[in-house]
Amino acid sequence: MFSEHLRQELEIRSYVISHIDEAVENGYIEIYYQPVVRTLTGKLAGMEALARWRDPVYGFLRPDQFIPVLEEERLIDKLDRYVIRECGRQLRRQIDAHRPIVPISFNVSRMDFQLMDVLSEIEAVVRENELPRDYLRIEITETAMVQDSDKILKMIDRFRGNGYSVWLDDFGSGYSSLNVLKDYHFDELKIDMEFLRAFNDTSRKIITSVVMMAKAIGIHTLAEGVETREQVRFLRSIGCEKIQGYHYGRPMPYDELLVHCQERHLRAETREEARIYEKAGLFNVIMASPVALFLDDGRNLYMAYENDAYRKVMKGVGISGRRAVNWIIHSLDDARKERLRAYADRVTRNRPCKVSETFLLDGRRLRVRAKTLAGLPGFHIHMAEIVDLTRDADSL
Ligand code: G
Ligand code: G
Ligand code: MN
Repeated sequence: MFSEHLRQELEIRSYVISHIDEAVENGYIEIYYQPVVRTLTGKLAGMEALARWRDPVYGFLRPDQFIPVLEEERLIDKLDRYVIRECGRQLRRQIDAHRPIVPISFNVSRMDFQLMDVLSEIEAVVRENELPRDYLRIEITETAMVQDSDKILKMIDRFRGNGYSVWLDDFGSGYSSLNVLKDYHFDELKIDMEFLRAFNDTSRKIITSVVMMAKAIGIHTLAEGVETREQVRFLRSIGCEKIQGYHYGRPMPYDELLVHCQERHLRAETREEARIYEKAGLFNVIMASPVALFLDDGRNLYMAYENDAYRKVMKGVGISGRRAVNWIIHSLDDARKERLRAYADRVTRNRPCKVSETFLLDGRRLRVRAKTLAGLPGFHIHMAEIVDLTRDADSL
């Protein structure tokens, strides 16, 4: 049994080596796309391109049956060139169809840097399809950093210098994670799903620290391999910006993904939204003081996030949860609504300084200090700290 299995593995291996050209030319390689969701909004923020091989002889080949082989045999550039081209074409089709667009990220292997000029390849795809550069994101796996580190360091700088965002994939799976972060500048960290396999107190603390550290050094965060609602809730609570995993959808063909997003009410965020959320996303919400994030479209305020401490203060005044806060904001009488509006406008004008205001709520005095984290005319994100002054007076 074992040797039969081994024999077949070897057979597939040599088949892959001798048929990669054919597979690319004849379209046996298919690109699947997995949705990436922004935790703060629940909107579609991107997708990852993942290669699949549907073979006429062997049927469906798993990536681990062909990617390591292609890497070892120095043939991986054949696949990755094709994947990059397909991503570009897919984006062009979306633009032509006037469909909403989110960026696509694709995987680059360490070996690719030896086998091709990855940047020229991407530039050609961007030029041919007339794409904005920020529609394509580059994922480099952590283990790629171990060898040829000088060369890869230069490449990353070139990518970034040319306007491409570079992500560190599989963070935490290798051996040199922290060193990698010290020596290279990445735009986003993809936290490896292995961290989430054991979803316990220790792993939660590790993930919390990783997210805090990333924000402290100005790197965005994405958690992959997210499968449960509980994991989503946790990642949102610590301010992890994006989530990818079976919970929101498996990798699937593009057209299927469109249908999937429709069924799941996953709407694509706009580029302007993305820009604003990215900026606000670096704000650290894990702190002892009570903070909340408010979305402001110039008319209405909406609480999108509250940390534990904030929730506690609100509970103290008999308001439990974000939904209740949003309901109260929504049902304010005109005079109070106007006052809140005036306050929000003052916060926006005084950016980036904090602006204080005291509100009376059911006989209690709440002091709010807020500042605008990011925004464009007509849409801003504010962070607000809150103190229950009544309680302070009571306890004296
Ligand atoms: O879906 P998942 O099983 O797709 O992918 C398995 C592994 O293969 C992952 O580590 C992923 O990064 C890698 N991978 C998937 N698609 C590609 C690709 O197009 N190019 C490269 N280099 N790696 C890929
Ligand atoms: O490029 P990277 O090594 O990050 O590849 C992502 C891999 O993780 C792919 O093989 C993809 O199919 C897989 N994957 C994506 N989401 C989930 C998930 O929620 N659970 C598990 N077990 N695997 C996932
Ligand atoms: Mn990846």
